[in-house]
Amino acid sequence: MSDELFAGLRQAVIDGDAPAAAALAEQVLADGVPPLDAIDNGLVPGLSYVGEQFGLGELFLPDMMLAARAMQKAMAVLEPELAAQAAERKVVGRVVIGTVKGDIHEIGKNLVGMMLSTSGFEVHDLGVDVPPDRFVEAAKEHNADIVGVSALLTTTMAGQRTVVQALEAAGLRSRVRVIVGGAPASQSWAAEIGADGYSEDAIGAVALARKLMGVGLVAAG
Ligand code: B12
Repeated sequence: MSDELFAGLRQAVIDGDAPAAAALAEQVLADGVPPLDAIDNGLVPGLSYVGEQFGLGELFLPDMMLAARAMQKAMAVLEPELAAQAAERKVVGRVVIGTVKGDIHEIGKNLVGMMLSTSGFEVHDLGVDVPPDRFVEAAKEHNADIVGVSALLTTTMAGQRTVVQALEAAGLRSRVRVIVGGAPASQSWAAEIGADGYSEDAIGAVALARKLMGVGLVAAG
């Protein structure tokens, strides 16, 4: 039953039990369960719970670190299957993505990058703690259509505005679209900083990127 698997994955993340998370992810593949369902219904809810409990002071930084590691181990098992679905798609557009300077949260950004890639985008992931100039250089280097900027902290979200400004200063803004995401971001924040769009999750990010490229919602075959 997928529901049991999802509950197990959620609990493995909450417990910070990386071996259990990886083993359950293997089970997901063996049972033919879509990896994205396992991520959305098992792994992400587990991590969200840990985040909430951390916010309430019930869990601590080491718990959050262990939970993140368990999630990443499971993702590493699921990723090749997600990537396989992307094989032989024609390129819809080129995306440069990264997490802003001062911020090391990467799980959501990685998921967005992975989903864009499985949906036919050529994705260049700059990693975490990325200075604005690096976004600009990479946008030039890869002739990016879209720059995706992730921020998970209220203290680092201003970095998304800095990236928009840096692209403007470099004269790239007219041909590069900017999309933003991460827990503190919102549609109104995107509008305020002059970004071209916001999405609250990876599926929405794909729809947004496709819309900005002027292609329909159904993935090109
Ligand atoms: C895991 C985690 C960590 C891990 C990160 C590990 C890693 N390798 O990524 C570790 C333990 C390192 C960590 C550290 C810290 N964290 Co932390 N962390 C989290 C946690 C629990 C989960 C984040 C996550 O991965 N979620 C799962 C993914 C799938 O979701 P997501 O990131 O939101 O991404 C989705 C969307 O946002 C969107 N998206 C994301 N990026 C983008 C980009 C684009 C372009 C688009 C379109 C969409 C998009 O799509 C994604 C997929 O659906 C959150 C809690 C939470 N609810 O967010 C706290 C949280 C973000 N952390 C928090 C804090 C305070 C910290 C620390 C400051 C703690 C400390 N005292 O040191 C440090 C900061 C370190 C730093 N300088 O960055 C706070 C932030 C509070 C605030 N308002 O600023 C939170 C909210 C916890 C809390 N409730 O207090 N953290």
